[in-house]
Amino acid sequence: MALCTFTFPGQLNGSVASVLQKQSPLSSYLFFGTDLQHQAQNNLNQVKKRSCGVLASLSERGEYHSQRPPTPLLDTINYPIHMKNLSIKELQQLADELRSDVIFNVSKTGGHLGSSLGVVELTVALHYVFNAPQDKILWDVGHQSYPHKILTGRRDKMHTMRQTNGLAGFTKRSESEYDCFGTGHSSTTISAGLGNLQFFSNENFFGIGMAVGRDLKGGKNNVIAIIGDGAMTAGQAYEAMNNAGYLDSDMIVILNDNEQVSLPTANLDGPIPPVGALSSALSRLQSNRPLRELREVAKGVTKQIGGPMHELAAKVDEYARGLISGSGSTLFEELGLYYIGPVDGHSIDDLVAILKEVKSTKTTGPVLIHVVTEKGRGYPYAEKAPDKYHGVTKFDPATGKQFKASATTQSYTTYFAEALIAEAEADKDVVAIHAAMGGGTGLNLFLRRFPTRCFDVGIAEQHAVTFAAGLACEGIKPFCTIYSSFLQRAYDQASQRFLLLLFITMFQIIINLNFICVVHDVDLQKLPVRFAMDRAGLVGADGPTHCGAFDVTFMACLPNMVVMAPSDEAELFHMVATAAAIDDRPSCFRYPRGNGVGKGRILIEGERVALLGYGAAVQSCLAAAALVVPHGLRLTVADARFCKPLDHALIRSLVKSHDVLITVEEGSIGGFGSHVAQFMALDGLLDGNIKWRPLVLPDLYIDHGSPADQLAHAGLTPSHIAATVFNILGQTREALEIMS
Ligand SMILES: Cc1ncc(C[n+]2csc(CCOP(=O)(O)OP(=O)(O)O)c2C)c(N)n1
Repeated sequence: MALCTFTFPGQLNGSVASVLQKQSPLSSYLFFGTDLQHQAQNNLNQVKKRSCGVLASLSERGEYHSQRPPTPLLDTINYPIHMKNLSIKELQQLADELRSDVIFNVSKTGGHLGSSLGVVELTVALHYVFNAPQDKILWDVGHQSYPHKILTGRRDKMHTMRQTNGLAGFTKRSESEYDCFGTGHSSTTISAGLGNLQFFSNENFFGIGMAVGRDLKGGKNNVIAIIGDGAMTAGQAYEAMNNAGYLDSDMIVILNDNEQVSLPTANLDGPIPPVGALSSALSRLQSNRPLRELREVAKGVTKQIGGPMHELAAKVDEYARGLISGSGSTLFEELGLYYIGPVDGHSIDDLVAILKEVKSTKTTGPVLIHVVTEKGRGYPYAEKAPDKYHGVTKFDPATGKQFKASATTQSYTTYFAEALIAEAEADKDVVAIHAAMGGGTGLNLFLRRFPTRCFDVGIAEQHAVTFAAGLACEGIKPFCTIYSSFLQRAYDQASQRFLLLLFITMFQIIINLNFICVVHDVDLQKLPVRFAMDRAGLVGADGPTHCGAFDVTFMACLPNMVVMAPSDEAELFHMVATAAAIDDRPSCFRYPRGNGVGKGRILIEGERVALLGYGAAVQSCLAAAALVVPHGLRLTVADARFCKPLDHALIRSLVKSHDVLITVEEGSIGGFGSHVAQFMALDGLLDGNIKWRPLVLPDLYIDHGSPADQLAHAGLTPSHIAATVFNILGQTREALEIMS
């Protein structure tokens, strides 16, 4: 497919090349001749130099005030069509105004700031050059899409960001036709952009999307995926690039390289240096001019020879590339993407020139443009502390001071970290693993105490799990700490294999990445990996992409897995110790976002109705029990603690001594309640008079909003539980009253 009318360096004769070099702004990036090489290097130096300062005029003057900044040009732009006639200078002004608008808006709502500020110029250039929504622009993770939202008809709703019924914090298909793919979890956009080509043998049907879908339908639109260097650490990005190179569909991948690979929130000692080989390869690539030059020369020579000699020479080329390796461009090119860069991601001029050139050059196959940006760009406070301004609460734009509600209690996350540290003090085999979430999981605390026993594997949940399995084989006690929703990715991608061919020096190294994680690598082999699942249940402003709804269901169906949920912080502390002690099989425990009540476990002995809570839902059961007391009802409240193994004796006794049993959990259908039902049915407990009701999350995705709104939407508030009690007892008036 798609063979090159695009004029790559090796296919040009000298005269054509020199004409193109004169004519084409892109040529300065494609042709690393000495002068141009200098130019590219100068550009890069500029990026680096400017990265300590500020480009935008507003921020140069430090003019961020608590009031909305004047934005005369942005005020005239509602959709990308309105910016098509602007000059480069005006586009720069637009970028400045857009940046100040993002800062002002986020200061009022909180949300993701640093990443959005880093892509302001890129967003302006993309919407100027391409014609969304016909051209598909995909933002990986989507947390940097605020400038995109402002330029695509949503500016007047920015004040509703991440609130109930407001704009989502990520791209969302149902929100706008300009959001062509929903995101939240990372590293998906190259796959989605490429499109998923599926053949069904018995019917000639193609399931198609984006680039490949476009080709199959004979479309002409462009597809552009913007992916960060952090998101680029995930295996899926390489699976997609490998496939993109093979399919050779026209597609543009923009690697947004800001040298921030892991999620930097809440680091203890400032930003942590990026993890992984890719980040260092990218830095080498950015800085190594002679090597890039040598590589281009080698490539030009070998492409011109042809025939069997060509193959031999190609080996020499690979050898040369190998020698100059590990340049990241070798990797991208071996995967079949044409590499362009590095490009100053804050120069509208350069970005527009490159994007126009790539757009106008048809049938290129996949192209990767390596753009260098600075996280937090243009807002001095965010530039200085990208860790603190990745995700922010509301803040004062003039001072950068964030308004953090002072918590009277510690978060579950911190309790978990402290419990794990205590365990690790006592047992030198305890280690911790996370996937680019040191702050969010609390493991930065563990890292500080045990620097050699904490592993950040990058955004690679699958790898984290199988890595933990390997450690468990060696008698180490790994605590694999992953958000419930991100663990979905590591659950099981059974037997998906792909070959990643890397040429390093003369040797062809085949890396066989085989992601078959929780089920195959851990549970089937009964390896004692401990899964600590943070952000279980509803998560508020981050919405459905980050909601931990399914872990009970997908973990408790595994034969060897011990499945637990603490109902409060004290229980969480004990559960970490329990998990450390379970050394003959895998185990997992879930705990919610935010702060608990800190009161310890309280169970109530009552009559007629028993509430059996799982995890944090126990607290709601206790509150519901308090609500019905004025109506003369005394409920029993029990804390299940374990979903697997179930406490059979407890369930039998609850069924025998009550008329009604209500199970309550903040998890999907098929979780704890289903396990209780299965047991009761088989044990004959449902053959008598007991009435059983399972309260679970509804069978739908709950949008972002405040935790209270989400719980109400889910029907899991204490009032809902109390109303269920009244309804089942036939007291419908009380049920209505309590809900009003
Ligand atoms: C599968 C998955 N794991 C973890 C995360 C949490 N997360 C959100 S942004 C981020 C860092 C992304 O880095 P990068 O792609 O370079 O974007 P940047 O924030 O630097 O702009 C992480 C780890 C996620 N969104 N998805």
